[in-house]
Amino acid sequence: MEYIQTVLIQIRATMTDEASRPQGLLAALDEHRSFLEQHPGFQDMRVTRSINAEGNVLLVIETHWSDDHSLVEYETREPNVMSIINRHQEIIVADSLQVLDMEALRTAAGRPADAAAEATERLALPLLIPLGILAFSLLVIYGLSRIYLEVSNEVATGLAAGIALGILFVAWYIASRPSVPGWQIASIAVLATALLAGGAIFAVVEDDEGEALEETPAATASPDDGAAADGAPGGLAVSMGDNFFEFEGETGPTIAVAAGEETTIDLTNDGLAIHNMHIAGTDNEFGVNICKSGEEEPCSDPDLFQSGDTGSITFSFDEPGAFIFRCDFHPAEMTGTIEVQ
Ligand SMILES: [Cu+2]
Repeated sequence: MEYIQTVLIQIRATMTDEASRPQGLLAALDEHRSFLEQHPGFQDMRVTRSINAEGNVLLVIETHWSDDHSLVEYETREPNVMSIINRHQEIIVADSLQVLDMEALRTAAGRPADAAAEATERLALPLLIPLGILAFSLLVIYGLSRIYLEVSNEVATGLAAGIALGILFVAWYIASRPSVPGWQIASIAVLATALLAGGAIFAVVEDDEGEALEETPAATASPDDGAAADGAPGGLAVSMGDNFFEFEGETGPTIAVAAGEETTIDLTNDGLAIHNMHIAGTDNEFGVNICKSGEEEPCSDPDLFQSGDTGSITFSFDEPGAFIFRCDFHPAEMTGTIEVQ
């Protein structure tokens, strides 16, 4: 069992500096602690103050004792906390002194289960905190990349700017306050995690829905070796801008090609964003979200154009018809049609 003498006093608002001076009350209490450490039965001494910035300051001085005899003996012999306070009467609010002798109902030693809990806590926290930070970082990287890939360039730019402003605001908020309660930090963390996770799940679901709509497996746009000989000698040149295809001055163009002939279109990325060109299969559906050259559906080579890159796309359709193509990175806005005649 532990016995505690709790002394409460109020320091006058104008005297808080006085209390902190080298010869002041707080220094005297520190000195007293070294004295108490020689005292039989002494366990601990704690000095706490209220955190109000203005007005009188409440000071609480606790001395902890292993048994009540030690506490009683301490109280009857000077120096003790009371005698020290008496020497600093001038800084103390009149009649603010209270002395309470208390006994601890529960202590770490009194509850063996607590020791185990404490050990778990000591072991778990150093592990959990870095793991939590790591998990959060991974969520940021994964979630944001999914979200950015799903939205258009302009939205992604706006989103990134918004997130940066949000981080700045939270940092400013925390930095500008003397202390931020734990629940506020926890709320910020929970909110950020929820937004990220929600956004990532939304992006993934959007993606899957896109795939579900395009679930019909694409038939081969059969490479027709017999007709591979010449193609279009003049060369079809298509420019990729942000975010559109341009062919002979037309954006979102319709490009006429001959049925049964292998056609090559030369591609240049004249924009700043990444692009590619992906032509639907013979069912006029996109079987994959992001095509790879060499796969069934005609895909540009390289399959990802950085700004300034050049490349080409080669394909042939045996039957006449109109087949849509798109940029997989901007599928909503960056499209066109291949008209097979
Ligand atoms: Cu694009």
